[in-house]
Amino acid sequence: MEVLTVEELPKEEYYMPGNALCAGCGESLAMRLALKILGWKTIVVTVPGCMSASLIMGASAVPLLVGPFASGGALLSGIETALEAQGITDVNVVAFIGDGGTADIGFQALSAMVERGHNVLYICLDNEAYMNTGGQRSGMTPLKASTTTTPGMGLLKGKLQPKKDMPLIMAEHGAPYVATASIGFPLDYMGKVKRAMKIRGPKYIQVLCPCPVGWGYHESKTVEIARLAVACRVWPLYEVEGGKFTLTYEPREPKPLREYLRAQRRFDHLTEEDMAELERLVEEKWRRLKLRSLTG
Ligand SMILES: Cc1ncc(C[n+]2csc(CCOP(=O)(O)OP(=O)(O)O)c2C)c(N)n1
Repeated sequence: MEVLTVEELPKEEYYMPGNALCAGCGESLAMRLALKILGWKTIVVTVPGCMSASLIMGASAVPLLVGPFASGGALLSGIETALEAQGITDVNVVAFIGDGGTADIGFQALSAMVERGHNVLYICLDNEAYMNTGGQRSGMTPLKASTTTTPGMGLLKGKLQPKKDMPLIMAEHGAPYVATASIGFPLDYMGKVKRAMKIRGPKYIQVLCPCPVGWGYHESKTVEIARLAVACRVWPLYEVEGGKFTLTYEPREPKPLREYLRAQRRFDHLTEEDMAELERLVEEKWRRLKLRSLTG
């Protein structure tokens, strides 16, 4: 685990202000913080999504490649292989891709890239839906959340399936470094980016990026919501390095999940029973992760 302090943080910025993303966008903060650590010797890869919309309009101060939606892992693989063929070893090759582009349409390319063992970093900007095209559900939308394709009203009452557990799926691929992060815990997140860049092979970090438009809360509350997700343990922070699982933050007094759910319009339709079920699932998963952290 890499411990960072505020004093050590670089002053330089490589993600430019005044871009096309919404006020309070969690993804833009995730991008900005990671690029501070990665520095100028970085090639950024992305695919269609909110992030590509801002990057195409000039938000990136480092070289950028935007490719087809399903191709993130393949783009990373190609760039890394081309650099290696030229003997260039000091350039970071890093993807910033949404949860839809990661867990659904880009899954095959990502899985194959990890299996081949490319020396790259893949950062999944997880806002839990296809936000750039109007907030449709993705494989990483949580159970019962309302989206434009899983409305909270009518018969459906939100998403019927649970969130796909991409970080653990990546860990089971044998990636040498996998971590979860939240923009509400910037030093933990940036420390994980720093740690990842010291490790050879495919690295995967999934950072929770609340979205005021899709989740339904005021744009000033993005960081607060990102902190609450960790505080109530619905989004545990951990890393898996060389197969060893470590919880990087354990809330001393966890907040009630209801505080998190009630703060967002996408959970407005939940009944007492729904909330109790989600609480039970969060509790169960935490117990499993805690056990894993004790047994390595
Ligand atoms: C093959 C293909 N299908 C659909 C689209 C339309 N499309 C562009 S961005 C996007 C949503 C991206 O969602 P996600 O990956 O979760 O990123 P976010 O916008 O939430 O950051 C979609 C469906 C596309 N560009 N290409």
